[in-house]
Amino acid sequence: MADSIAAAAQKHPAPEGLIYQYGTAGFRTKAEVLDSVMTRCGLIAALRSRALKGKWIGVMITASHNPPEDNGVKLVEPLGNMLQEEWEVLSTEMANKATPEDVSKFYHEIAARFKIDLDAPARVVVARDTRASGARLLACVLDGLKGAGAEHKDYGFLTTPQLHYMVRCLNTEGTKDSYGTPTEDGYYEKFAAAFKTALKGKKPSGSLTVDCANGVGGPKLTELIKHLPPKEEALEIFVVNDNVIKPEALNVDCGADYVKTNQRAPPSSKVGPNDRCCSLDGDADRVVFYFKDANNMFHLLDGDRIATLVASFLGDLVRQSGLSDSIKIGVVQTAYANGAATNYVEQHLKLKVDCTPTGVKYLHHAAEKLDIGVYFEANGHGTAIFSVDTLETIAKHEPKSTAQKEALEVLRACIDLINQAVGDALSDFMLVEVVLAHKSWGPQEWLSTYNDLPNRLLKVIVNDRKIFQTTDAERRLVKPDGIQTKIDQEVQKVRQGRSFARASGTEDAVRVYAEAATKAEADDLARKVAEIVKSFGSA
Ligand code: G16
Repeated sequence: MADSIAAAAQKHPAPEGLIYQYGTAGFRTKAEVLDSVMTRCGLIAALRSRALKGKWIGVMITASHNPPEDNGVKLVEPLGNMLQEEWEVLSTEMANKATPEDVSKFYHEIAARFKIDLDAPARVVVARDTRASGARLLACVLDGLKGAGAEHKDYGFLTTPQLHYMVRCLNTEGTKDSYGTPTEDGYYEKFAAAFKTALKGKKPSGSLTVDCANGVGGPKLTELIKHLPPKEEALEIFVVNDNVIKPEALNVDCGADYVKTNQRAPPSSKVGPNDRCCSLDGDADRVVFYFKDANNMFHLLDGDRIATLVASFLGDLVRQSGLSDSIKIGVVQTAYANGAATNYVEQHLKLKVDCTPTGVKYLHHAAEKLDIGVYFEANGHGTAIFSVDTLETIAKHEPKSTAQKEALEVLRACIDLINQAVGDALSDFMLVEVVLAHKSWGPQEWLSTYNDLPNRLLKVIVNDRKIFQTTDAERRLVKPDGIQTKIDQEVQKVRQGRSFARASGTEDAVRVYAEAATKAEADDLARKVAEIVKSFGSA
C-alpha cells in the first residue's frame, strides 16, 4: 500500500533552511512558508486524536495580532485547552523533518512511542480567521488529515475562542458536562442568554464601541448582537473596524495590540468623552477597554484592569452568596502586569497573585489550581475558570436569604457567560459590561480604583532572539552573560523602576517592558534597556 503520510508531506515540501518552532501560541510566521507546517499539523492533530481515543482535536488557522502577511496554526485539546507541552515538542520536531520519508517515519515513531492504534478513529475540527492566506493553508491541513485518514469538520471562519468552544462542545455532547451546542448559533445563544441573565435587568450606561481589528471578530460580533437583548433593554453596541473584505487592513492602525502597545485609540476612532470603547485582536481572543476623558486624555483599561474588576466582582458575589468560607479566589498574571495592579490585588482585594511566563497556556494551568482562578495578561488575554468542586459547591448551595439568592443567580449566570474553554474577547467584554452595570460604574470609576505606574513596551529586532533566555517567570535574563547586570543598573537609577526583556514567541523580536514613577522615567528606562538588548543582540 502506498504511504499516504509521505504522499501528503510530498505535496507540501518543507522549504530549505528554515527552522520552525511551536511558540507562545502555535506556529506563527510569514504565511508563504507555512504550507508544509500546516500539513504536518494535520498529521499531528490526527495522532493526538487517536491517542485520546477519537476525541475531537481543534486546528485553528490564525496569526491573531500579527500583520496581515503572517499566518499560523494552533492545536486545541479536547476540553478547549491549549495543546499539551509534550505534543508541542512533537509538533516542532515534525515541522522540521526534512523529507516526506522522514515525516512518515516520525509519524509512525510517535504512534509506537505512545502506543497509538493507527486504526482508531481520528476526529479533527478546523476553522480559520479572515487572512487571505487562510484558504490555501486550510487545504494544506486537509491534505494532512486526509493522509492520516482523519474525519474532519470544517467550520469555515470562526474566532479562535469559538473554535475552542466547538471542540469542547463536541467532546462533551450528550454527557452531564455538556458545554453547549456545537454550532455558531449554539455559541451565540448560550452567551447571549447568560449575558441577559447576568444583567438581571440592570442596563449598562451609555454605549460600547467595539473595534474589531478588521478581523473575524467583526462579522461574528454582528451575529452575536442579533441574539442579544434589544439596545433599549440592555447594551447599545457600535461595531467599528469590521472590514474583512480587505484582508490587508487586518490589525493595521486598530485592534487590541495597537491600542495596548501605542497607548492610544485607533486613529479612526470618533467617540466622544467618557464613551466606553474596546478593541479586539485579529482572532478575537483578547480585548482591552479605553476611553477619552473630558480633556481628551486617553485612558487604557487593559487586561490587568479587567482582572481586578472581575476578581473583585466575583469576590463580592461569592461573599454575598454566603460562600466565602468554601471558595477562594486567586489572580494569575505575567511579568507584564503593572506593579500597581499587583499591589491592588494583594493589598486591597487581599487576594493571592501568581506570576507565570507569557502564554495563555501557563496562566490557565496556574489558574486551574485555584477554586476560582482569574487570569489575564496585560495585553487583554484571559478569563476566569472555576474548579470542578467549586462548580459543584455553587450549583448545590442553598441561599439563606433573598440577597443571597440574588447574588447566587448572578454568580451562576457569570459562570455561563465566561468562556471556560479559553479567554474570549466577546464573552469577556460582555462580562465587563455586566460588572459595570451592577456597580453602576462608568469607565472613570473603573479607572479610579488604582493608578497605573507609567509604563512602556518596546520591540527590538535582533539577529537571533533565541539567545535571550529568561528565568523567574521571564522577569530576569540568564543569557547572554552579563546582560541582566546591565539592566539592573539602569533599573536602579529610576524611582519605582522595573524592567525586563524577553524573546517574543509570536514575532521575530525581543520585547522590552519598563515601568517607573513617571512617564519620562518609564520611557527612558525602556529605551536604555532596549539599547542594551540591541548591543547584546547584534554581537
Ligand atoms: C499570543 C499568546 C498570548 C501572548 C501573545 C504575545 O497571543 O496567546 O498568551 O501574550 O501571543 O506573545 P509573545 O510576547 O510571546 O509574542 P495572540 O493574541 O497573538 O494569539
